[in-house]
Amino acid sequence: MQVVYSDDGLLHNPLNEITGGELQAYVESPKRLVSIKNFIDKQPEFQVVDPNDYSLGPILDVHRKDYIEFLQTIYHDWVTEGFPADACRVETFAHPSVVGKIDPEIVKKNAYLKATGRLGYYTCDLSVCFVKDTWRATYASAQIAISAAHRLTLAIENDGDRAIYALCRPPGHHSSHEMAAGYCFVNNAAVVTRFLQNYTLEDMNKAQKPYGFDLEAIRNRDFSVGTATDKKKILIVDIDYHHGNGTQDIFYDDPSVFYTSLHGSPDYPYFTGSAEETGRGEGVGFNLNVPLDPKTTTDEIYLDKLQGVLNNTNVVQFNADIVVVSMGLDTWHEDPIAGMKELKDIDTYKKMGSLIKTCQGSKNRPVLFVQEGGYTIEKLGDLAGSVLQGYLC
Ligand code: Q9C
Ligand code: ZN
Repeated sequence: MQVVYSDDGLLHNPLNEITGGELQAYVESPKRLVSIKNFIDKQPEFQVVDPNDYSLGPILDVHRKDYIEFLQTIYHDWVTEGFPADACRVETFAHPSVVGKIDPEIVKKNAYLKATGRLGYYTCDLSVCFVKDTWRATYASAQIAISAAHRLTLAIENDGDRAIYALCRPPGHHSSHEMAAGYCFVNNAAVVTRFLQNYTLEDMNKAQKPYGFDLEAIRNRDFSVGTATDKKKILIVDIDYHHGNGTQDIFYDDPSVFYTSLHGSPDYPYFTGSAEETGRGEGVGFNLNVPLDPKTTTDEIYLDKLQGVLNNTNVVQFNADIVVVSMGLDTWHEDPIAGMKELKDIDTYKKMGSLIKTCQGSKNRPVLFVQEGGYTIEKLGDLAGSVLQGYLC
């Protein structure tokens, strides 16, 4: 299996975050990536490949232009206004009771007057922190995912491998069109979903450039636009411990993308993830949440629920063309900020991979594994490798 990876993912290294009301070391650390990469390097069944560069076009198919501009500039603006370099994060939130009755354009104009206003406008919690190279790492993370989608499409065309792993960092599933949250800035799973839908293989080949980060060049470059007319149906299976509120939001009205998530509840992100959230308008019936009790969900229960999701009537009927797995590894019982306390068997991760391969909703479909959360640093290689090996065998 090919693994798309870049060292640029290591560049996002905030000092700390506020969790449980207290300042603590930033949990979403570059060491996570090192741990997984070390494991992958030792296993002969994985081949590490570099990403290519598809510029901002595919990212802007999901995220608003002003938000992407914000990601590129906020750290500089914050420091220029005299704030501490290691604490670029939100202070005041745009709560509905503050902004709900005011013309959105006026709210936005007000927010833009100060860096702190923009942080409140575009970010949602205290686990989002910007450093000098946050945008560079975020851009690389998205290009890794897009490159994996391109390679998978090529492989499908040429009877090659049916699965690929995008070793992304920072993660993406809490981020929405114009919002950063939960360590996430660009929603990598959403970006590849739209990329697979909008771009033909020919579009992908044309958009592809060698990877090389140059902020100005990227800004001034023409953005490619996909020309596909046969919108592929994408099933997103989110197995991160947390509900992927950003991904759910992006596709909530859309019957061409089926979002399904198993997650600990009640827990972050608190306001979403209930089974009652089934989609809106045309999208009703294409969103499936399975909240799980973090204290009592055993290995057996978890696998049973995953199987239930993948064999769910709506999921099977949806008959996806491609499966995108939002692969969080923070379900593991030892996870420092998450974890199902009774999910303790490493073999469970193998079985997750094998269920994804064999269940009717995902059976024989090409799979793009996108790395999301997971914070037991020493264990991450094992956990990621197990899911992928479970898929392979
Ligand atoms: N005590 C991902 O796994 N902080 N994001 C919650 C819990 C935010 C997790 C604090 C956790 C976000 C991608
Ligand atoms: Zn998570």
